[in-house]
Amino acid sequence: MSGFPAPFLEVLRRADEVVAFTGAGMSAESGVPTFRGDGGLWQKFRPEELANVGAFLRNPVLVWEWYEHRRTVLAGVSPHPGHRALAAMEAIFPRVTVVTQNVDNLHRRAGSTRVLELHGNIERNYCIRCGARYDGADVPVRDRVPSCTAGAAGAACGGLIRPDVVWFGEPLPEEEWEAGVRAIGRADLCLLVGTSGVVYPAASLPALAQRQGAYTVEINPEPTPFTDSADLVLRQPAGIALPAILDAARAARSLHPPSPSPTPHTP
Ligand code: BV8
Ligand code: ZN
Repeated sequence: MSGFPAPFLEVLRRADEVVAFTGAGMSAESGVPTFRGDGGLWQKFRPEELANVGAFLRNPVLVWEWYEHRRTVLAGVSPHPGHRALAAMEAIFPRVTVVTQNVDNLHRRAGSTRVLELHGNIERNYCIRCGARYDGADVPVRDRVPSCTAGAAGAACGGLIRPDVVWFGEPLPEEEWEAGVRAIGRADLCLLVGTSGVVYPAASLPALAQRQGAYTVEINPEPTPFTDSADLVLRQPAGIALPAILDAARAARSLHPPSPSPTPHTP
């Protein structure tokens, strides 16, 4: 028996649209440090020092090498059972959308196919002068500074290359943001996984889910600003809670398959 409350099992049985809103805690069990936890990325540096364009222009080597360090950490980690459970939910529910603040690409590597990266992706980079893209490891660096080599030989651009992530004070990518708001607006079930809920505008999405009537589940070992209003709180790590939810959904939908929804999904 799953141990989950009956109202949640009923939601698992009937839900068409599932959204997982994830933060850095989603990747913690893969060995990726969170931002604000013990040993978190922000412990050594404050966000203002690194994750903003001013810091990058003032000290491109420090900021660039911080991202290179994070890419090195990511090259050595893999998605954990929680990432894989979210990907496996796509075979159970008509539509599963991952709306993530994470830039680590672990949801896609686990097999999730609808992933909206609100804060960009650390594996992508671009030149701030000409926009040339440099994805993966092949970023030209000269004297420890990432410098653009686009353009004719001998007349290379030379612009600074930056990670394609959203820094503080920068707007979120419009397409991902709009798609995330739409997905949350349609959600029957919204899983709030591993986020401290302090970074806006992303942190405004759980309240939107609750306002429009989604059943919200907080999955986090610690309380957050969403705790009091969530329909269900699982004080567990993502790698434990998500596989358990996957199993409960499989059981709920095979025992009592939902009646076919009358109206076809709007694209
Ligand atoms: C913008 C990418 C406007 C880069 C990141 C005052 C009030 C409100 C807002 C503001 C304000 N002052 C300034 C702002 C705006 C600012 C903001 O929100 N600041 C905060 C700090 C107050 N926001 C912005 O600047 C945004 N842009 O507003 O632009 C604009 C509009 C138009 C035109 C021009 C400008 C941009 C914000 C994006 C910043 N970029 N990351 C990079 O990664 O390097 S933020 C960074 O924080 C990550 O994306 C991260 O995901 C995000 C949020 O953190 P969390 O994911 O929640 O991670 P955290 O460590 O905090 O928490 C981890 C949680 O996991 C914990 O709860 C822990 O208990 C839990 N956990 C741990 N282990 C597990 C677990 N859970 C489950 N399982 C486990 N095993
Ligand atoms: Zn360039």
